[in-house]
Amino acid sequence: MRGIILKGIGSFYTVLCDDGESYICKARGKFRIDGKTPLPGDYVEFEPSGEMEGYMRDILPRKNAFLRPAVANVDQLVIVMAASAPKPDLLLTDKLLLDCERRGVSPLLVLNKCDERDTELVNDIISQYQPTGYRTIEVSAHGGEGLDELKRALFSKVSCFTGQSAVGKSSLLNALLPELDLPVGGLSRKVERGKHTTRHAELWPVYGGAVVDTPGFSLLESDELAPEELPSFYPEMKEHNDCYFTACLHMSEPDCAVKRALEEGKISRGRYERYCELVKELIEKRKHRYD
Ligand SMILES: Nc1nc2c(ncn2[C@@H]2O[C@H](COP(=O)(O)OP(=O)(O)OP(=O)(O)O)[C@@H](O)[C@H]2O)c(=O)[nH]1
Ligand SMILES: [Mg+2]
Ligand SMILES: [Zn+2]
Repeated sequence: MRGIILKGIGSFYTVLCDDGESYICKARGKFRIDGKTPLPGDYVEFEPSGEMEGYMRDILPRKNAFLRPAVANVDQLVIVMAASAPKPDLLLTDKLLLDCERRGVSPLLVLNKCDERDTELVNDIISQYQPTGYRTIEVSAHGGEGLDELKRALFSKVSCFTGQSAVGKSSLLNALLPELDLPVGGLSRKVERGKHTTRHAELWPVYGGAVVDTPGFSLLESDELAPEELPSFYPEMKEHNDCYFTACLHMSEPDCAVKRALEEGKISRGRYERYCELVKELIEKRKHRYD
């Protein structure tokens, strides 16, 4: 039989079968030998054994996998920001968008807390991401605004909610699906953040797909990336690619199409400046690679 792993505790996994039933499956020792660890989101083959139980036989090929928290086959990253407080950290947003591009995951930008919308802040964020073509939706977990649109964007996809702490990821999921009853915190939970709380990803099957709540800025991966690769992960830069140099980093090179687009206001200056920061960061990292 086939199914998708919703969660794992020790070597026991909850597998939702195609027939709609859940089975508790044990991963056989063979997985350890093959170096394969089943993850939530994995499609697996299992052999039923007794009442709603089974043995996992194989993990089907993965589309992608994230490590913190561990989850496989993600279709969509829902990047939640607050339209009020906490102040959005757009460098982190850009890094998450970069991960999406690299892993073939579609991003969805969500501005929550629109019931207390800081109009200037919201307009600024929208104008910064408009040239990227990424979809942005404005919502309010408390007021209900935009929740239907958000719901529609989740249909038949595995969507992971990520974003700074206290932006309202869990609140949004609770607003859409009250039965989840996820813990919701306050802005003053910073003290708790130092504590190492292990949290495992869990898929909640819904809307013909599934949603995953994650704490804080999870799913941000920091594996090696060559600075030269960076421009190809910025959709608005790819659009302006007739630079003099084919391997243009769009920084100090002459006759640069991206710089021209920037002057013409076709690319956001804020996002461009954060891009430059990232390029410099990656160059530094490369310098110290063998330290
Ligand atoms: N005004 C307003 N406050 C909200 C809204 N959504 C969430 N909040 C508040 O924001 C705070 C944080 O909400 P959470 O849902 O715990 O935020 P989170 O993103 O899940 O936070 P972490 O789990 O720490 O990453 C809580 O006090 C919520 O009541 C909203 O739409 N409007
Ligand atoms: Mg939360
Ligand atoms: Zn260029």
